[in-house]
Amino acid sequence: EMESPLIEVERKFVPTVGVEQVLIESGACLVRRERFTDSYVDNTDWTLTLRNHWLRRRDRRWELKCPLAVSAAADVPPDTEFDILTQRYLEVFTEPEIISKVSDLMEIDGSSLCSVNDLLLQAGLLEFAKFTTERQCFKLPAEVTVVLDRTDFGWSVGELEIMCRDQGELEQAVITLEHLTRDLRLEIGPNTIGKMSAYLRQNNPAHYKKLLEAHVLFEK
Ligand code: V4E
Repeated sequence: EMESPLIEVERKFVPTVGVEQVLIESGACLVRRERFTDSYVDNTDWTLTLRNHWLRRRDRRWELKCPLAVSAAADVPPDTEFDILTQRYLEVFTEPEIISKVSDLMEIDGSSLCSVNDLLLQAGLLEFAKFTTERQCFKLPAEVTVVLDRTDFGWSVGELEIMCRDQGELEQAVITLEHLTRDLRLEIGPNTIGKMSAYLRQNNPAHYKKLLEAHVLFEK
């Protein structure tokens, strides 16, 4: 059975000392702590990630993050800092949908593939990044999730996230996140980069450079 894909709108911030206190004082509740290991895959040409598609196994489950405007294959940089910082992704969680999207993108015939593991073999997808994250997950009123992440390679980042089902919810979510960033005085600066950017900068500079050149990742 196909679930309709969810749209995730998120904004990253620097998890400064005291941010937990600010969250609690603003009505946030710590709802859980979790720890998960992500393994990201791509082919040797980086076909998926250069088009801003992120296929990963998070613990046991496969997940695909796709940019919302798939046709704008990341060759035009976003014009505002706001667009850079407010990311919108489609999250695909079912194996048939992942197989279909990825085989289209890689121009292979996915019709006989039964699992994402089959797809990896067929498409030559190999792990290029693997790390473990310890996450504190807070809920704010109005369905806003705040996570504070720390990875096993020493990177920390905060994220505000809202899940949406349609365009209307998305537009509202973008506004809500902008207001929250201001109201909570969340710090956004040159080091507001995600776990993956930090990981590749450290472990695979060639891949990192390609992603910067393709305007998939940004510095500053
Ligand atoms: C979308 C993306 C990547 C995949 C990881 O996504 P992200 O939301 O950063 O990570 P995570 O693990 O916190 O996901 P969640 O648990 O919320 O589902 S890696 C790079 N990107 C693109 C990207 C970008 N271009 N710019 C910024 C600031 N972040 C991510």
